[in-house]
Amino acid sequence: PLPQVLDDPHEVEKSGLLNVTKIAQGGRKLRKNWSPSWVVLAGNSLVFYREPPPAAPSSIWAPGWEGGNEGNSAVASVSPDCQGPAGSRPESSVDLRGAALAQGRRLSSRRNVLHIRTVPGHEFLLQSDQETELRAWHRALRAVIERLDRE
Ligand code: I3S
Repeated sequence: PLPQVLDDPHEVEKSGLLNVTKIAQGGRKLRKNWSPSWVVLAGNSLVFYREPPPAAPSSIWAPGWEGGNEGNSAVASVSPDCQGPAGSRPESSVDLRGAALAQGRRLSSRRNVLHIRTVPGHEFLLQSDQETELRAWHRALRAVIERLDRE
């Protein structure tokens, strides 16, 4: 059977394409390596996939993404309201319980950057060229982290 990553699609708070880099692992600083990632916020977790789900309407992807290994940077112009690819394996995921969320502008020259630090000391930067999109992620992540703080 295929691995069931998301049992309940209603738990998906937000998903979309963001530029992501991990900057620390267990408190140890890492060298940045920005890459586009399909990010799903669901339940207690932020889950990273290498590829967007096949169900995502292809028209939302910028030219160059589809079949895209040609070095075009992939930028979604719209965030589709769909979850991670059922059955596809996430590249990584983090538990947001107790996580700290902040603007990442001091940590990158890029615009619209969020910084997440988890309790075990894993740190990520999330970035979108679309300010409204990054703001929406900020709100969604803050809401989930605040909910987890109250639990
Ligand atoms: O914060 P840093 O270390 O200046 O980040 C930049 C570097 O990681 C750079 O790569 P190398 O110096 O490892 O070759 C990346 O290409 C940049 O994208 C990083 O900075 P930004 O400002 O894009 O996060």
